[in-house]
Amino acid sequence: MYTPTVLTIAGFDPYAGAGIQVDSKVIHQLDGYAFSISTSSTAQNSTGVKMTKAIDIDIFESQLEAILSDIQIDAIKIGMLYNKEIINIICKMIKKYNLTNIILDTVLVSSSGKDLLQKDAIKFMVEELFPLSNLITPNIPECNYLLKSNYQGDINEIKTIASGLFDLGANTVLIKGGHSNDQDYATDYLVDKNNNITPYKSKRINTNHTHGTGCVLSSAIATNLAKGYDLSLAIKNSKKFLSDKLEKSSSLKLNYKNKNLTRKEPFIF
Ligand code: PXL
Repeated sequence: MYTPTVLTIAGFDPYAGAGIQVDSKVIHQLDGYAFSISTSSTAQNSTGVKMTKAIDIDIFESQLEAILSDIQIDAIKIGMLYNKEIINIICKMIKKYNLTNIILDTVLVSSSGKDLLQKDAIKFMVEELFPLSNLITPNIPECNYLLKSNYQGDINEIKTIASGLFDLGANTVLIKGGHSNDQDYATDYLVDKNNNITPYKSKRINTNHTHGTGCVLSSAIATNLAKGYDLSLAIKNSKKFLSDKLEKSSSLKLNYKNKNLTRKEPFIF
């Protein structure tokens, strides 16, 4: 039986709520084979990111070369990139190996405020990696950062946000509504260059198990593409996968030492 192959290139989160750890869980659960290469290492827990460090660039390049020279990869999810050198190597490899089905989750800053991509690398990511990615998946704060704007994520703003992202070099965009001020629904909007807008609406789920939602969604989309679904169905399936996980996750109880802290908890798998 053919196993769809998905490569995640992202940060390492030892808490396993985000980054290559959670991506691998998603890919596995959706019946793909997960390859993972870490751009960086983080120290973090349910209270936030404490420290980040880039991976050695030579081992990063060598790992990519080892995987890509050996295996046909059906889809790639790219998350936390950390710095320009990492981005540069990824762009080189995408071209060298003619890679496709590339989903770029435009991770910029952690919820706790730590930079996950160095400020001087954001422009580089936009200029070099946006044009090579089939889909980017920014949330509203990321759209605002990239466009130097202050959108709230209302439907009437979506066309303008998307055209700003196309001007920056994006091919197709999924503008995620998790941070919008709609109290009842989280609606994501897929917009293509012909200005077709497809909404993906799901009930807003009140939970603090939101650590890594963007990672789960983007790696699910990559896996669905690897399985041969078209982009629209890949997103629909992935959104449902995410909602189901959010729904179930409240029953995950880790034994926290200090019960009184505000936390962002991971998903249950
Ligand atoms: O969800 C953003 C994100 C992505 N990747 C890694 C992270 C985080 C947030 O903390 O740590 C590795």
